[in-house]
Order: sequence, then structure tokens, then C-alpha cells
Amino acid sequence: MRRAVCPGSFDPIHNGHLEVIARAAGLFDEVIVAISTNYAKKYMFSLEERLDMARETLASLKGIVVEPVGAGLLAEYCRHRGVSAIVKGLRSSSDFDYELPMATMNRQLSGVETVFLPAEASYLHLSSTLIKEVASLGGSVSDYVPRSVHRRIVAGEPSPDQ
Ligand code: COD
Repeated sequence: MRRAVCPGSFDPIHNGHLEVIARAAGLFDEVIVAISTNYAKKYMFSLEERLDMARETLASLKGIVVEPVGAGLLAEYCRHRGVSAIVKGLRSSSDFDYELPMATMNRQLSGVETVFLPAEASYLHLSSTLIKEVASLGGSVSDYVPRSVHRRIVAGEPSPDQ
């Protein structure tokens, strides 16, 4: 079985993530969506919420498993879970510059390859950070996230004049 991992914070998961995960599912027998927790990072959503949102929105796709991944090395996790490829979406040359050293390091550490999928043109500008900023300032992000994620963002945000 060819198993890949799509790692990320997914805080929250958005349409750009979903599009890359769906394409990865077409290339591999199983895709693990591995949701990371970095204790130095401040998240909008708890790990449980991020897992729930990913599971809700990916439920209809076959061959996808959503699970948490600890703060340790991704290369070690890949070895432990029998993962042969890390799939990453690339939005820009700066994504590439950031990702390339990690891809090389992960291959040297555990032999795992990184497969880069170019982001869909209409989602090139999307990041969880930008979505949270727009939502916190009262802008609509409904075109960029699944409905269940949108509901949680709206429920969690104070109104912009507070
Ligand atoms: N379109 C397509 N793909 C996108 C888009 C978009 N609009 N936005 C994001 N993506 C992809 C990117 O490939 C990104 O990597 C992935 O989705 C997840 O995005 P985020 O923002 O949720 O994830 P990050 O950047 O917070 O996650 C970083 C990781 C957890 C993947 C990374 O830090 C990591 O690999 N950590 C493991 C620790 C480790 O092993 N460190 C040593 C590395 S050598």
C-alpha cells in the first residue's frame, strides 16, 4: 500500500488544503491528514476542534485518515507509520524556498520523499492566517472554507467593533 501524509496545523482547514488533499488521495492508496501541535504556537482552534473540522469536511473522500501528530520529527512519524511520501501544496516561490530544505532533510533523515503539488490558481492566496485575520476584522471568508468551518469561525469571533 502506498501511503502519504499531508501534514499541517490546519488552524483552520480551508479550501486550498482540501483541494491538495483530494488530489493526493487520487495519487496514493491512503492519505493521512496529520494535524500537528506545536506547543510554542498559539492556535485559534484546539487540536480536538481541528481534528473534528478536518474529519467533518473530508468524510466523503475515500482513503483519507485524519489523526494528530505530536511535536516530534515528521520524518520519525513517517517511518513509524510506514509513510512513503509527504505531500505539500506550493503557492509560490517563497513556499518552495521554505519547503525545499525540509524536503531534503526529511529524505536524509528517513528516506521519505516530498511530493509538491501546485496550488489551484483560485486558492493561491489562501492561508489559515489570512483567513483568520479577515474574519477577525469582520470580512466574509465563506468562499474560502467549508460551511462547518465557517460556522465555527463565526461562532468564535468577537464582532469587529469589540
Ligand atoms: N493551497 C495549497 N496548499 C496549501 C495552501 C493553499 N492555499 N495553503 C497551505 N497549503 C499547504 C502547504 O503545503 C502547507 O504545508 C500545508 O498545506 C499545511 O498548511 P498549514 O498552514 O496548516 O501548516 P503549517 O505550515 O503550520 O505546518 C507545518 C508543518 C507541521 C507541516 C511543519 O512545521 C512540519 O513539518 N513540522 C514537523 C516538525 C519537523 O519535522 N521539523 C523538521 C523539519 S525538517
